[in-house]
Amino acid sequence: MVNRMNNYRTDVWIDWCPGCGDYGIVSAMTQAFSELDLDPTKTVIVSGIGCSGKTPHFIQVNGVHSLHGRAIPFAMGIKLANPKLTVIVNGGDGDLLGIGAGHFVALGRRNIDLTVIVHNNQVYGLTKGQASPTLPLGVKTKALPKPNIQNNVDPIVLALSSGYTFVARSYAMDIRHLKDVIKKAIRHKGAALIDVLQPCVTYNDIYDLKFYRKTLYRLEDEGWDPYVSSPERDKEKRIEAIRRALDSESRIPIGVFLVNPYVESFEDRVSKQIPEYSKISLSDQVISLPDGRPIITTSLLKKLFKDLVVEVKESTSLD
Ligand SMILES: Cc1ncc(C[n+]2csc(CCOP(=O)(O)OP(=O)(O)O)c2C)c(N)n1
Ligand code: SF4
Ligand SMILES: [Mg+2]
Repeated sequence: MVNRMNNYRTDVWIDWCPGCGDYGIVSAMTQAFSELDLDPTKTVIVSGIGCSGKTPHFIQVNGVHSLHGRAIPFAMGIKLANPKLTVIVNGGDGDLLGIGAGHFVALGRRNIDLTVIVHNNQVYGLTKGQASPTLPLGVKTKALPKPNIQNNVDPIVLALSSGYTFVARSYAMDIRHLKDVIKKAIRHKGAALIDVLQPCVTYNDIYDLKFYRKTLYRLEDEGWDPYVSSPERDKEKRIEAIRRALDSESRIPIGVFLVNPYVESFEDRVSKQIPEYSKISLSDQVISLPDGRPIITTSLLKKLFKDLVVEVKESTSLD
């Protein structure tokens, strides 16, 4: 039984480096869960591989520490099988925007109701500081023998152009700001992306606390309204939000860039095409008898396959 009074923290020893921004992310998440009063038994955190991938071990809800780059498809499967769950993805910038970039784009196009938190530290922390896809061209962090030879990808711009319906950036060391953004993202029905600037104190000596102290500013302080006011205005708002994201090299905006509540979620689209889906979710379907034996018997399985083979033959027949 999960005890919510412990503020959702497990008693697992946290083995991130002292001062790592990942601590701020865990604190903001647990505070957000607490304020939203999330039921731990109906909440799932899915992570990939990296320092960031350890997140579900430290938070007392259901957790899946999945494969490198595959947290999003795991989470999609969980959410589609059981839409009643609150599902959150934690992944590194390498995990979600390198090896997992195809899944990152696919989630935006589908608009499945998930919250994706990118631990954006511009490096591969777990494997000792190689350049990640968010490290700009020409920057030399301390583990690189030479300046970065590749250009970078901007998670906000990629999410805006992939169709995410909630897009925000926050900072791991501003726990209150991050907690508020996480709450908004979880409440939003649709694909939500939070790009979290997360100092890696061990391998990233360029984008450190001093750098962020000088460069961060809040979108809301400059009067930015992230809400799409009608379905027709989505494109216009996205273009303006992309402009804001690319605004200046010397200043980095944090806050919510876009919220569009008008786009149908993937779950709703599936329900329209397959009406049974909205009546009973896959996870509620009965698959075993009270004594634990599967309801599918060998003879039933044979019949199902026979029917399927006949169906396939009929649909591919040239007659
Ligand atoms: C298929 C596969 N390729 C490569 C690796 C090695 N690997 C483990 S973590 C990682 C990158 C971690 O960087 P990031 O996703 O940014 O997470 P961080 O450690 O910075 O939080 C890599 C390349 C792996 N585990 N699996
Ligand atoms: S290597 Fe970097 S990201 Fe990983 S725990 Fe240490 S400070 Fe954090
Ligand atoms: Mg990283």
